[in-house]
Amino acid sequence: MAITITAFEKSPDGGRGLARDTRVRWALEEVGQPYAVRLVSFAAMKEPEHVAIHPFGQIPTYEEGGLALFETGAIVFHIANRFPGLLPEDADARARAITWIFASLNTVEPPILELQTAKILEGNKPWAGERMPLVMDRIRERLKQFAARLGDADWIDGDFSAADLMLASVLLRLRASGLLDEFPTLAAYVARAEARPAYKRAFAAQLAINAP
Ligand code: GTB
Repeated sequence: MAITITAFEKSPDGGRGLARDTRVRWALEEVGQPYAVRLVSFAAMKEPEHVAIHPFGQIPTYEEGGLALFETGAIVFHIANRFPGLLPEDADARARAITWIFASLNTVEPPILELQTAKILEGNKPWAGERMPLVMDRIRERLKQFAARLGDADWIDGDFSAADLMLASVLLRLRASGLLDEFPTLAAYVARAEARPAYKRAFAAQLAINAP
């Protein structure tokens, strides 16, 4: 069944891996599934045709036959569930990996998104200088907890899985802030994930679209 995803026609980061279609591309590359990409402008995302697939008018989406999905967590989980390679066969290990997918989105990512809000939407507020250290400290606390669990392991629970794909995707957004470098084992974890051939292919494909 042919797979089509949506991505930014012109990504604000110039296609350098920060838009969330990267996660979906990466998952598809890991499981060796070819896919087509439909590029959408910011205006087109809000049109009824796209909103019928993505109720919040965003990217990415995922279509496969009659199935249409939105939300990267759900899409990556679907890919991992549908095709071998991204989730362990053992039922308990699989449940733990799924737990980490949820944790990446519900526990690790929220304070990281707060940083984007604090910088981009609230950076010029009179109280921005006071808020920023609080936001940074909340992220540090999460990173400390995650680094404690990861320890010296390569991946969070055995072999690389969709959990690591999601966790690394969430963490890599911190690189520009310098916070990741405060936790060398996490910086190494993200670097290890980005060194995977599947990630490199996903990154290159997104960058190619945005190349001038
Ligand atoms: N919870 C949803 C998911 O995980 O799929 C969130 C989807 C989402 O945030 N989509 C963004 C979007 O469509 C693109 S990824 N925004 C347009 C809109 O809402 O109108 C977020 C993103 C975009 C760009 C950068 N960047 O260039 O640095 C980083 C992250």
